[in-house]
Amino acid sequence: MPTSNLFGAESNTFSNIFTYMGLPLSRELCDELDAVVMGVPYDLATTGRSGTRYGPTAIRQASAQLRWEEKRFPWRFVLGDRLNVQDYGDIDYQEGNSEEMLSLVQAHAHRIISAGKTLMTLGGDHFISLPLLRAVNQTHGKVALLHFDAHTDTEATDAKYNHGAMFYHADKEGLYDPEHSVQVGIRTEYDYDTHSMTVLDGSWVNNHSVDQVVERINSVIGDRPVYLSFDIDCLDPAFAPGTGTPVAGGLTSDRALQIIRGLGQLNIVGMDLMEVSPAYDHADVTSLAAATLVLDMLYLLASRKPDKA
Ligand SMILES: [Mn+2]
Repeated sequence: MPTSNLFGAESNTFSNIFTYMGLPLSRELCDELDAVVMGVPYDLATTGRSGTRYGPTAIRQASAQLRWEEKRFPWRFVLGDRLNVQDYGDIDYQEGNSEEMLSLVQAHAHRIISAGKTLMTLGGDHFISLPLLRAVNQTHGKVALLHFDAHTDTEATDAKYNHGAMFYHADKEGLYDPEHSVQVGIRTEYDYDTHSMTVLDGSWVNNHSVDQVVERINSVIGDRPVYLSFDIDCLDPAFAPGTGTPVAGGLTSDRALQIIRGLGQLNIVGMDLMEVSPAYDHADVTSLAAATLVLDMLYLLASRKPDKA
């Protein structure tokens, strides 16, 4: 597979093209490859402020600030010693053609997942999780969902393209099992009659220890295959202002990172990081938080694997 110069941090953080963490850019899925980072610059399902089409690029550029650390704190290994990752680039759909985006994302995701690679997708608005879950379902069947967000995204609407409704549609399509799914950080209203996921709301998460939060997540999900979907607006606007629908009362970036690092018992089969909207950001606060969360999610995957000989 293409070799990477990044986890040895051989190049500086402000030069060259900006793939995620300076990873090799390739769509070849060779045997040694473990995980793939893919961008989807789509924001046509946004209900409020748009602009997340610039999210993948901003996250990749912010990730350059994380490249120099060989053994990222607090992990005690080099990511590249356990996990081969590459950047797949962005899914290039025709502007305005949401149907094409849906079919392309599902097709590329299916190609990656069915080859046994773990997919980490950078959004884009959260609607993209729908074709991603369809692709996950093709290989893994009905999965558990672990969803970090200020919003449940389960609005019961027939509107086809809506980044606040894709988990309603995904449930109707039978893509995930709500009885074994958990939402973390919720602090907006939802329809209790049509909603059966376990909700650890923003206040509850902030008033309990990280260990207690992780314990609740583990007890609901167990060892089922789980898809991890992270809307950056799970974080408080103080830590992630650059997003379309910010809601006060969220998690700190530290708390979210600690929860992610605590998920080593889960059988994660796919992940995404959505809703970074750089036009509303300041000093790359949001992009950097997103790039760091993505890196800790990759470390989490790697933590379940032994060092390569
Ligand atoms: Mn949200």
